[in-house]
Amino acid sequence: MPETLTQAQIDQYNETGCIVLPERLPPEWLTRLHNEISRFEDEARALTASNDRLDLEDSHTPEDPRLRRIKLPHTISDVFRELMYDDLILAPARDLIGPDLRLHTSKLNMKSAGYGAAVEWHQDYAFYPHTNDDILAIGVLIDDMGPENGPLQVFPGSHKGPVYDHHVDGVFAGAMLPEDHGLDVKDAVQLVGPAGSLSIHHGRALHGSSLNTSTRARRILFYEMMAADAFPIMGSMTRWDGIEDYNTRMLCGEPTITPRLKDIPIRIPQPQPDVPISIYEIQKGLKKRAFDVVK
Ligand SMILES: O=C(O)CCC(=O)C(=O)O
Repeated sequence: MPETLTQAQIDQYNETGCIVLPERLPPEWLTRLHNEISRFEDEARALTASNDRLDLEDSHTPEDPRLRRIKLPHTISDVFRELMYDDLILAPARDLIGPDLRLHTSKLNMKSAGYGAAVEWHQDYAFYPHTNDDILAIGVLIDDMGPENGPLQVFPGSHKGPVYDHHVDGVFAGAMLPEDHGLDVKDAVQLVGPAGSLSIHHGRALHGSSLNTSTRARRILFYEMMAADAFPIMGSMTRWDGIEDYNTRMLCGEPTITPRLKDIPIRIPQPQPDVPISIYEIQKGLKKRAFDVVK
């Protein structure tokens, strides 16, 4: 029996590779998240360059602070860490990919009003191929996400298709152009919903989001996770500091040293560009972009 999702929601996820669960977080949780984000916004004011905690927009200055991403928020905030282990997050994931879950990464993409950066079309699995694809990203919508403020967009069903070439001139560039592969962006769906909703997308689902030129912020906190028996393929961008460290990423259930293999397409995201490890920096290797950049 599923813990929290209906069979219809599970079927929808399996069919399309994405789903929105409306208004899952109680208002108290949202208030805690808002307060915590303010703390990091204050920290960004003192910075002139990105560091290992905060990723700044290219147009950031200390006078006009522009925070693009809080990196690995669960490692630098008790609030983001507590939510990561809460059943609000883990129960839907267990319903979709089983009881034993390992964290891949976390991040909070700010996409501020007026200039919040686009994320070019990509598959997470192109960054971190694993032995099986029971891999998903849970997004916590911190703000109302509508068509106007740069919502996450997903090609439904793309999680069952190819892993696209994300390279430019033989170097990993972390994105692809849908039109180069016969895809029409009109077929992508927008994962919209009120603040406190959860979005879930499959690791192989092709997704992206445009610049936020609206007057409202669009912040999403992502927890990306996989079945404990999905092991990174050599060359994957997964951090791997040995099995002891890897097991500290268990979110629930039991770890294993027996990977489960699935016959799925795989590309290795190598060689890597000589830039900081950030999707925004890696995607600067593109020669052509699908979305506008901030002027
Ligand atoms: O924030 C977004 O809209 C997209 C995020 C994403 O796909 C990523 O950071 O990998």
